[in-house]
Amino acid sequence: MTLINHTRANPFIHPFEEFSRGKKIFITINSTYMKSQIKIFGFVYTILITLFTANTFANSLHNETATFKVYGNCEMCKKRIESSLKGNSAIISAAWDVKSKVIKVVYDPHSISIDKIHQLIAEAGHDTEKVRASDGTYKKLPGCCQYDRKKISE
Ligand SMILES: [Cu+2]
Repeated sequence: MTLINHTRANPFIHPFEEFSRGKKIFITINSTYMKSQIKIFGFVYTILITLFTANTFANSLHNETATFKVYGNCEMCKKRIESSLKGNSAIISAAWDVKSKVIKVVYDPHSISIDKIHQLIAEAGHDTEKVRASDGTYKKLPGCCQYDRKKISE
């Protein structure tokens, strides 16, 4: 920046030319500065992406997948069952299949236990293989969602 100093360094050229030369110098410096900024940004960006990818990979190694039966009837049940888990930060994904009644849960075993997962689903009104929903919660389900509880062997 100090190079744009308009002291008449060369008295043999027109002040305007001197000014425009100064401008050219400024533009050159500025673009060199920007190139180095872009290089630094690119470097930092690469490091961040690498760390993020490594972290995601490391986390995926720690995650566990559980599949078990959850009783329900329809798409409304599917939403209710899945959303009973999806608010929890320890749950990576939850998908319940209407036909097979099987849920597939990917979770972080350091942050949530499998029993707790069953409990959360039961609290939403749906019986699981391990935990039975309370009668009160079950009765609050819409009629179409009141699955046949006699089928559960316990
Ligand atoms: Cu339903």
